[in-house]
Order: sequence, then C-alpha cells, then structure tokens
Amino acid sequence: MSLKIFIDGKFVDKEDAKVSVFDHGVLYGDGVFEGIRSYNRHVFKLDEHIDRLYESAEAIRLNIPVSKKEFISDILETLKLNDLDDAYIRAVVTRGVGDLGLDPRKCAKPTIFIIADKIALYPEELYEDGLPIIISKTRRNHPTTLDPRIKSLNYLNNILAKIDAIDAGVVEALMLTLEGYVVECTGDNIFIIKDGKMYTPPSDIGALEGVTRNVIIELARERNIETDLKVMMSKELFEADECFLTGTAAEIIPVVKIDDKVIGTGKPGKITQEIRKDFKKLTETGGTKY
Ligand code: PXG
Repeated sequence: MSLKIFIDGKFVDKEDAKVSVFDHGVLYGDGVFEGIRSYNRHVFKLDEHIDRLYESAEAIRLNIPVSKKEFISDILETLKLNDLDDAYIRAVVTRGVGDLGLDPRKCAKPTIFIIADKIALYPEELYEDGLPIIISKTRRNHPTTLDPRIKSLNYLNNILAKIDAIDAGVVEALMLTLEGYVVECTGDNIFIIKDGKMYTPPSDIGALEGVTRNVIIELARERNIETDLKVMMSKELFEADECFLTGTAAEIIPVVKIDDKVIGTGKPGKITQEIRKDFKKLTETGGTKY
C-alpha cells in the first residue's frame, strides 16, 4: 500500500502528494514545520510540538487556518490511516501559492501537509560508543536576523553546518553564535555535565527551545540534577565530564569528541546513560494514543 499523505484537507498517495512551484514555501522557504515522533502508537509530546508550530507561525505572521485541535486530529488520522506503530511525523505549513515576489500577501491560503513515515534511526553503535563532532565554521543565524527559535523552512544555515560535518567525516556539527558562544548543533540541542551539574545554552542566544531539551531538564530535575542555562565558550565543553545532544530524531546521543578534544573519559558518561534510560521509559509510557 502506498503511503497516504495529508495535504490541504485530503489524503493522497505519496506519488500524488505535490505542492505548486508557486508555493512560497518552495520559492522562498516561507513557512514553518515540526518534526514529531510516535512510539508504540503514542505520539510523544504532541501538544508541545503543536504549540511550537503555532508559535513559529505567529512569529512569521502566518495564520494557520485550522485550530490546534483540528491539526492534532489530522496528525492522528494520518498515523492511523498508514497503520504506523512507530513513526516520524513531519507537519508543514507554508505561506501558500502566490505570484512571484516576496510579499506574503500574494498568498491567499496557507498550504498544510502532514507526512507520517517509518523512522530511519541512527545506528545503535553511535549511542553505545558516542559521537565525535566538529565545530562548524558556519555561525548560527543571529536572533535579530532570523530568530532560530522559529522553526522555519529556511534551514540553509543548518545545512551549511551539516556540510561542514560531512566534509570532516562526522555526522553532527556544533554551531557557535557570531560572538563565539556555544548554541546548538544542526538539528539537536547540546548539554554538558560538569561536577554533577547540567548545563545547556539559553535559547535567547539563538538555540531552538527543543521539546526534547525541556524533557531532559525535567528528567534531570527528578534525579536531583540541577540545570543551569549558561552562556558557554567551547573551552567549557572541552573541559566537561560528559556531553550529549538531544532532539526528536536523535533522542539523546552522547558526544565523546569535539574537534580533536576528547570529552571526559572518551566514553559515554554515566549520567548521560541514566537520563537516556529515563527518556526511553517516558517514550514507552506517555503520549497521545491513536
Ligand atoms: N535545534 C535545531 C536547529 C533543530 O532543528 C532541535 C534543536 C531539537 O529540537 P526538538 O524539539 O526536536 O527536541 C531541532 C529539531 C529533521 C528533524 O527531520 C529535525 C529536528 C527534529 C526532528 C526532525 O531533520 N530538529
């Protein structure tokens, strides 16, 4: 059976799921999206993702023409129709079809589509051995130019950093602010552990406020591990006891090397592994059922 894609209120076969070349999402990257996961027929943190989708849309003055409740029900319907137990969900809202020219008022109606597909997971050995990453030469967009807290269809900043990672033979790259502070990776937030305390950069310097990031802060609190939102230089990462990345796709993945600097013992850290276990438990037990 062909995958069914939700597009503008209808379900169509994957082969027929097309948007116009005049869609401003295609022409200008004018739109927003969310990447969401489901585990064992439960969507993980669905409300949080939907809230962020609507916040991203509001930040670019894009009025999503359906209610949050309807959007949620369309996502659940897409999952049911495709009979997916564990899925990767991509919800996209573009400015819509309009004439050439940047003016968003040219677009009468936003385009909405939802893809729910099987997930391609990172190989298990990356979780067991930990990742080497590099520091990208591509700096993160400054919040006053394009605020990285908006999850927009403009991912070129991140893609250029991803190319830096690929060129260096690794899978992720750490991005710094223009001032040289640590912000986040191309599709993941970054954390360190130092002397039993957890640190992650504050989102206002230009990191996406990750749904997974917030869950990790909460899980750490339950283990009596405090988190400081801290502006850090890369030197503080090199001197950390443990380091890990968080994101919907990667979940929690240990980092063992940054450029040529080995982090901690060079093996995934103890606290990282404990929080990974807590996270796994949470994904197995919680979420919106379908
Ligand atoms: N920073 C950036 C720049 C991201 O794009 C995260 C952090 C982590 O946020 P969440 O809310 O996922 O914990 C992201 C998330 C994809 C894909 O298909 C990308 C993300 C999430 C899911 C899928 O590349 N990015």
